[in-house]
Amino acid sequence: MMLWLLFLTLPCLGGSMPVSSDPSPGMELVGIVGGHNAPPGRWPWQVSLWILLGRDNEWQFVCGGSLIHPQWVLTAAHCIPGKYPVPQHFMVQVGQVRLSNSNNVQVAIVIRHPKYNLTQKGVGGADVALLKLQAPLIPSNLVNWVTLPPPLLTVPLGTRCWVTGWGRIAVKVPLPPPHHLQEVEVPIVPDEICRQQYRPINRIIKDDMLCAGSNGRDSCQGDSGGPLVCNWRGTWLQVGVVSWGIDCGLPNYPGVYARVTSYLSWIHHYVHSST
Ligand code: 4AZ
Repeated sequence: MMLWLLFLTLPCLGGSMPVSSDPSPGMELVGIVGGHNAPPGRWPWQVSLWILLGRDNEWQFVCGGSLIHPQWVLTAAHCIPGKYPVPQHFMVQVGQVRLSNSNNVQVAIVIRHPKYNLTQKGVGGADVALLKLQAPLIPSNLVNWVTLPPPLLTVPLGTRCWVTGWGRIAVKVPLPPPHHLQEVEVPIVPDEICRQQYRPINRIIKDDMLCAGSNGRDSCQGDSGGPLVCNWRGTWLQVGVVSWGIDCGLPNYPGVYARVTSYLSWIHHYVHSST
């Protein structure tokens, strides 16, 4: 749903500094929401997704994503517009903290989850998609894949989890140039609490969704498709895919993520272990 909003504001990405909004007291406008610049190589699986769009056929940044294998990217289904996506209209940027569309890698296959509903977008669930790259990538300090969680993993409360991306730093405030990748630590919100928070506005938090975030710490438009990772016993595991939310950084509406453990068998149907 927010994809179109993003397109409308994309001209701002390369343009002037954003106008100020109303950050919470003590919050600096330096984030994803509430985040800061990510050191190069800290999140080597982070990618940006570019789509050839519009009458002028220009490459536009639309979403984040993650390398889960030398040749496969996990992203959100709502990042892929249209009924019959054309792989040649997608490109992926790897191994860089500054958003750019030079030296990007080509996409060979685009697969949205069959249960994803094009009209409902993220709120309908199954907001996951896979992109197969034209050639496998060579791992380096800056390019590597993230580990998927074991099927029965439930992240214990208090686990340190982070979300990363080039999305907005507040509602309607694009990340200013030089568009440096942002990172923010977000708390996992227990399912029951998240359900209660979204209940009054009739949004259902489905079993295949996971909530994370707190006042002033969140993902936002443009971070969609990107990874939510948690450090579990010394390994970074991708537990979520940025999917939807009500605005960004609000205390009573945490960010909603596609729950990766719900889609492991679907992922493994296409992506086979690289080791
Ligand atoms: C979006 O529209 C979006 N605060 C992504 C994440 C969040 C809200 C909206 C979470 O892409």
